[in-house]
Formats: sequence, structure tokens, C-alpha cells
Amino acid sequence: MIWKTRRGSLDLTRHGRVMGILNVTPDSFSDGGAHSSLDAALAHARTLIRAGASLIDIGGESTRPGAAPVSAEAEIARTVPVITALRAEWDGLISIDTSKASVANRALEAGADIVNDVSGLQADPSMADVCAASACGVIVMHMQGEPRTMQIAPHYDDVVAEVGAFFARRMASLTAAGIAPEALCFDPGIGFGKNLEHNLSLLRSLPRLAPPGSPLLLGVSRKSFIGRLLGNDDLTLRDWPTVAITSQARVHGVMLHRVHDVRPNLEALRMTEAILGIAPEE
Ligand code: 9MG
Repeated sequence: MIWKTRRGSLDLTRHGRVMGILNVTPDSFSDGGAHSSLDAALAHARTLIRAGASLIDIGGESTRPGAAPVSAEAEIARTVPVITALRAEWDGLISIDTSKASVANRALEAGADIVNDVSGLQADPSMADVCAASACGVIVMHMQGEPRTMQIAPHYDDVVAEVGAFFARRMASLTAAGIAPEALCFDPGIGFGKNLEHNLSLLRSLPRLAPPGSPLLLGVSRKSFIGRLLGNDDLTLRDWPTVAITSQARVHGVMLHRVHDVRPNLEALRMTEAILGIAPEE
């Protein structure tokens, strides 16, 4: 399986890849002025890369349940300097985590390769055109509702069928809008308008979620359903269960994993692949 991005194609035939999370919201690197925040964000990106991240996902707006929206200008001011600086020193894959076309456009001009849109390119009517024009990779995530209210009372008759049908519909309309089918990657949006049972049903059904031939990306890292299941509130105690889910998901063919703690998840992928009989990378 190949995923086409602006920086060439990522071969996902045999080896899973880890996407490191770089949040550049004020609560992430709030240590003073703009310059120190940029330095801190870059230092964190380098840590993720040293640990083995193939992709860095940079976001300037929190998508946590209950989070308030921010303006495009604020998102651009937070993310574009980081993308520009990271692009100058690293030729791996950079994704911009945004649902706004103007932010995506500026991030792509600054050197991003992929747009990660938690709204599945539905929040901004210009987003599909921006992605088609730049030939970037596109992550289409499923979300019920919007971050501020999505966890109040999520409801599905059949969450697996509904998420699968959403992917099929988005594949049809985004390719009609000019995005290459090989540029699309799908994500069930764990925790985005889903309760614990919805999340577990989706995790049980990973092999039949993505449209045939398209890669699936999974983001479970430190999410609250892990805390709910295991009875802990400490985010760092959710890293080990995250690794367990990464391994299980890889068995079921998920090749892209969006995580905070890169190395243990990468090692889980390589161990799982060894057990599956997949030769190590050269
Ligand atoms: C930005 N963001 C937060 N959680 C995410 C997830 O699970 N998937 C993707 N694609 N993006 C996410």
C-alpha cells in the first residue's frame, strides 16, 4: 500500500510508521515569548524525530473535548514558523493539523506535505480545493459533532457501519473534487463524538473500516477512554496501554499511528511485524 503525499510516496506495504504529535497551543510550550516557544517546539520535534517518527503532525488549535475554537490568524501564527524552521532542517513528512483552508494553505506554502483535518474536510468548503491544488496527502478523520460539544451524548445505531459509510462517501466526493485517491488516508477518530463502547467497537473492526486500498491512521495516544477503562487520570500512565493498542492495530493492518511517545510505539510495530514474519527494514 502506498500513500501519496507532496513529498513523494510513503511505502506502507510492510512497515508501519509513527506520526509524532507536536501541539503548538499556548498550554503546550507556554514558557514566555514567541521565540522561546518556537525553540521549545523545535526541540520537541527533534526529540520525536530522534525517537523514530517518520511524520510530525503540527497543530495550533486544541481539538480536545470542550476546547474553544481559535482564529485562523492565531493558528497560522503558532504553526507556520514551526513548519518553516522544521522544513529547513528535516526532509521527513510534516502534516498540518487544521480544519481551516487558509491555515492549510499557509502551512503547505511553508513546506507541509499533508493536511490532517479532524472534520474530514467538511468544516471549510475551500479545504478540498486547497488539498487538490497542492497535491498533498490528506487525512480524512471521522467526527460526530464538533469538539466543543461532541462528547455530550454521542449516538449511533451502528458505529462501525456509519464510520465505514462516511469514509466511502468522502472518498467519492473528495476524488470528484480532484484529490487523487492514493493521497487519501482515513481515520476513525477515536474519542471524537464517541463513547467508550463506540471506541471499542471501532477498535474491534479496524480491518473492515478503510475503503479498499486506502491506509488507515489511528490516534489513541493518551486518550480519555484509556483512563476511563483503566481508572487513571494521569496522562503519562496512558502510554503503555497506547502501545498495546498500537500493536493490536498493526496486527489488523493499521500502518499509521499518531502518538505522543514515539519510541515505544515504533518498537511495538517492529516487534509485531517480526511476529507476523515481516523482515526488518534494511
Ligand atoms: C488532531 N488529532 C487529535 N486526535 C486525532 C486523531 O485521533 N486522529 C487524527 N487524524 N488527528 C487527531
